[in-house]
Amino acid sequence: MNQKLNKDIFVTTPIYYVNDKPHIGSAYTTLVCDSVSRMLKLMGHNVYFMTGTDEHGQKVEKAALNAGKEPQSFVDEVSQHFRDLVSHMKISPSRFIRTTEPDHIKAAQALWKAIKDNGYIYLGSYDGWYAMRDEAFYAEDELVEGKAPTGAEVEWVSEPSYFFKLSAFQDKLLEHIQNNPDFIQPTSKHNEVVRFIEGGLKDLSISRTTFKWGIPVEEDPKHVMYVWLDALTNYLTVLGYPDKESENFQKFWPNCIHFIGKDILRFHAVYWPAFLMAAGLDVPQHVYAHGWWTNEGQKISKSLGNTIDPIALIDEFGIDAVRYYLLREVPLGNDGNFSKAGLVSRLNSDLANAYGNLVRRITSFIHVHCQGQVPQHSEFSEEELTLFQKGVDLGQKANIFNITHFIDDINQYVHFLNKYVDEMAPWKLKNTNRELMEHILYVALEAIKRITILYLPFIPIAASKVLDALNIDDNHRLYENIDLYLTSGDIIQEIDILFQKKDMT
Ligand code: ME8
Repeated sequence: MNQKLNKDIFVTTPIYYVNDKPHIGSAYTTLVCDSVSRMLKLMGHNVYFMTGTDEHGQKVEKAALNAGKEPQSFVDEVSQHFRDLVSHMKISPSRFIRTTEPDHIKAAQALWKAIKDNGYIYLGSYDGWYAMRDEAFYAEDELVEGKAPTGAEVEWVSEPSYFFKLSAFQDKLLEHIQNNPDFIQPTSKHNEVVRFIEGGLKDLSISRTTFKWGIPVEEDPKHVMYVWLDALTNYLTVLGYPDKESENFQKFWPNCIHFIGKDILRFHAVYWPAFLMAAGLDVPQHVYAHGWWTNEGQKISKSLGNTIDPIALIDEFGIDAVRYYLLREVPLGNDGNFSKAGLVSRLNSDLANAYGNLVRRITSFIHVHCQGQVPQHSEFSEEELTLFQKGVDLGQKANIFNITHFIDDINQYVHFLNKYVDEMAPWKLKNTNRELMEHILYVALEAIKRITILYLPFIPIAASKVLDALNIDDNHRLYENIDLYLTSGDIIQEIDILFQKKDMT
């Protein structure tokens, strides 16, 4: 188990706006979180993993209006696309939350009340800039050539509004961030947030009156809650808040890792911990901001018509290849450039040639020449013991914040095993030294098992097929049990081709 992490861990994706269909960006964070959750489980942790949809606010209301639909039926429809994507990705979160669900509305109103009761909400009026695309307020001096710093259009808003006393949390936030250097990751983002807070925090408008599509403020229902206060609360809703005694809340809060895109860092690393402090709740353990994907070198946007449909991509390449590519291609905190040629190349070289081929070569040879049984072995050489030990070492150094590097280490392991098999060439021994042939095949199969357990979080469909064929039960699919050896004589099933190579077109 990773020493710095609790036994029980809460892993979250952002909840996605339902103003439009999902795209590769919305699939990416979910895949990262699913892989991390699977890794944590293999490391012996209990994991609660959530994702869902963010359904209120002016942007969603406008999208519904443009579609000529009532907001509720519009969000029902679009949220379903996100749910479909989750099942298409063969992912089973502990909960898929929608912010229009009754328990969430109750939780958001309870959080508001807790903050209010502690004296951190007051009524005023907001006169300033608002960018609907970002659902964010901007100060005059933040604008760049009349637009938000993100490039979003801004409009002047003048309306009565409740405010959150964010300014009261400037010192506390800085102290918390500085005392917990791994709260905001990667380090560049930690520094960015520190600079932002040091620049001074103004009180934040947290209610709107000029549209209706939101959670009403209970004591003053002309106001709906600012969509970010509503949305962030979802992380508490799923754990049973406002019932702080509920089992999941007790177990998983604040042992939490929020994975987010870098675009929404300020909301998660400044506003969210301040809301929680104001309500007397603990602050989450980690916020990890990942980078952004471009498409063949261009920013992904609807107006450029270059969005990538994750469902079509999965249908073309298979979910394992897509997740492997996205996770292996770019280190988590960096920006990345999506390219089909890159995906095909990883699929062909790493998955089909190096790993898939190895598994197929060894298992089908065992099928034909060892009656489909785990072969016999004699004493292991130093080199063979090193090959086994690699699996143990890698399982111990698995790091959820450095997936790319971890996958690369597993690929190296595959490379070593391929080299061993090529050098030992068991196929040449079938008529001359059966005993040695079986021994080599045993070593190869045992190492394949170890490699496959390590790969499980990243290519779960193919890896499960292999482990099922080797009859490895769930308890043996843990990193700490990777050193439990296969038993000679046990039957193994045949394995089909795991990864079909694709042409580079
Ligand atoms: O911001 N590359 O929702 P959202 C990588 N509802 N990731 C990308 C991406 C890209 N090109 N585009 C989007 C919201 N993402 C709020 C969140 S949470 C309480 C509320 C990912 O639908 C990235 O994780 O705009 C980003 O943070 C998320 O999608 C935002 O999705």
